[in-house]
Amino acid sequence: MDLSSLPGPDDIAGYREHGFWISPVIVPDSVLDAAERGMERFYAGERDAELDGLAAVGGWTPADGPGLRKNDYASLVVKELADLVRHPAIAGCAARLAGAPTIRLWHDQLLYKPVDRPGLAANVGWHTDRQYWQSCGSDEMLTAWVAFHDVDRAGGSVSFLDGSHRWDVDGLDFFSQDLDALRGRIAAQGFEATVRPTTMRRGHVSFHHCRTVHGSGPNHGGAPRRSIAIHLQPGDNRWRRHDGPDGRPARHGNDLLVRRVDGVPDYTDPRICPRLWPPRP
Ligand SMILES: O=C(O)CCC(=O)C(=O)O
Repeated sequence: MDLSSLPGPDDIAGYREHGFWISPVIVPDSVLDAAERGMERFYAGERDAELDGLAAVGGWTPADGPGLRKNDYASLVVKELADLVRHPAIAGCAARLAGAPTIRLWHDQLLYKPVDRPGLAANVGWHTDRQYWQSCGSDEMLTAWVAFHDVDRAGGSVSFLDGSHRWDVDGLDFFSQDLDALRGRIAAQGFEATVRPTTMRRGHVSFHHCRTVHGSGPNHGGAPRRSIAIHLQPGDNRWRRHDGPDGRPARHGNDLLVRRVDGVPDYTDPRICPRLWPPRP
């Protein structure tokens, strides 16, 4: 593997400061061409492996109609998507950014954003990933986001709120649309919300910290936006009990899929959360 494409000290410092980092081209065309085919096969209902419990996790189905498609764990059932998720340069970059010797898959999310048209809202609201991962002990989880083609803001690329991984913002989810309300909340903490849109060439990967606020606008491009979010955990991440506002312990879809050890979900289960870095020979 070409180690020169991994982030250096300045890149890592930039990630620590801003909460995100865009790599140079690190994913080869051949892997992305195959991923495109894998996505088509996935939507056509083809599977290379069965995964017990996946039905309980849910995800987009044709019955949901023509909006944003979001399907978790697709890389565990379609081999071309596994090859992309396991591409060593991705987890290698994540290891350096997170300062973690080992990186495991947390889960992936196949995303298909149709071209915008009246009545078809397909943007992603301002949110943090940490909000969804309260049962994780690690605060250094991160996401690698890979488009299968060039994508800019007009095509619905992901935007980040600069430095927002240092803010204290709970309660944001995929549907939080109100940036002005968020600006008010964080102004009270002495911060300012600066939106950083991204322009990505095919083969670039964007990485964001699990506490970085991000979202994406409608797709005004000429074709559906096709991408995968690869959510990653440092090797030391373990399940933790974290009670939500209703007093119940936070849960995650992984809890339905991974084995249990000592009565709690084991986030190191290699079937669901394989080690991605260091790469296996
Ligand atoms: O694909 C998008 O627009 C948002 C993806 C996302 O929320 C993520 O990668 O964590």
